Amino acid sequence: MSITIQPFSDWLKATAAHVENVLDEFLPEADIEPVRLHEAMRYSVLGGGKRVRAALVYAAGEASIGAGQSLSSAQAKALDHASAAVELIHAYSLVHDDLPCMDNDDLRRGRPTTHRQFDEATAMLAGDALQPLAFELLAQTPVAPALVIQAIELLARSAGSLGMAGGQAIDCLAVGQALSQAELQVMHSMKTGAMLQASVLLGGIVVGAGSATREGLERYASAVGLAFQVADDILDVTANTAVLGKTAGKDLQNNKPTYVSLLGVDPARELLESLRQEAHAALLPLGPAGHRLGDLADYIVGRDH
Ligand code: GRG
Repeated sequence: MSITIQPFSDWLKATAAHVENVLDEFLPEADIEPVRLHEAMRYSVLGGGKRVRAALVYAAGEASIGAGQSLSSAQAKALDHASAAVELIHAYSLVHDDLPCMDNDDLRRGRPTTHRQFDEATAMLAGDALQPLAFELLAQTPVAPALVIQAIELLARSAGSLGMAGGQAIDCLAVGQALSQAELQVMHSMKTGAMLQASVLLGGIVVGAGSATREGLERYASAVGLAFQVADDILDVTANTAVLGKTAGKDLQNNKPTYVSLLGVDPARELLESLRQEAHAALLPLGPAGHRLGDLADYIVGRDH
């Protein structure tokens, strides 16, 4: 009997549609008071985004149970909770990043940013409320309590002052400053990399991955986390606003240090290719079970938005 493997683009589309339904179910309905806040939360999360972080959670979960194995229904549900949690934290970070006190942006995911669609206070509160909802979902993950605690701790650390929020703080202070490549790497590994890494590791944790698998996932995640940011920096100068769904050329306009401003476009592309190869090398010990993670590394490196 031959097994047909779903093509990657179909898998990614199906995964994005699945997490959209999961998020829709987990978010408070828009007709529950306070209605405007719930509308803003749903607006910020639903109906857009590539869902790369959710896809990393599911792919890492599948890689951790081994090729040809099926997820139990509890494991599948656990991956739903973890993927929704990372997308909620990600959505909150975008809402706050777009506020006038930070990037002051009008466009996100091809639509007005949350503070433009609603107002600043509502946008701030929507972000504030999405964050604890993510932890509530993780706390309700139907797996062993020790794994739930590991998952909560990882997400808290990755989103906090030593992760995403700390990276954002460094970024805010770095405007107009010359950073070395090492300093830029620290900033990005915190600001963007930490949440991408958390997505991969959470997928492994909630399905009960062993330590050897977790090590492979960690190596893969650190290469992919950085690759995502290098690709983002290249897209900022090579793609247009319509395709990106957010304002192109913002980094340059804001005088922000990026891999492109530091290295130039072609060396940044070379760095991206070496990170792609590093990600694939890290997956070798996982065997065929890691193929979706390999596809995701290629997607992250080759994406056009
Ligand atoms: C405000 C605490 C706080 C943090 C903000 C992640 C972040 C930190 C800001 C986003 C700014 C930005 C554009 C960073 C570059 C990389 C990045 C995270 C892009 C957006 O992620 P995608 O491309 O977005 O996965 P979609 O819309 O597809 O979900």
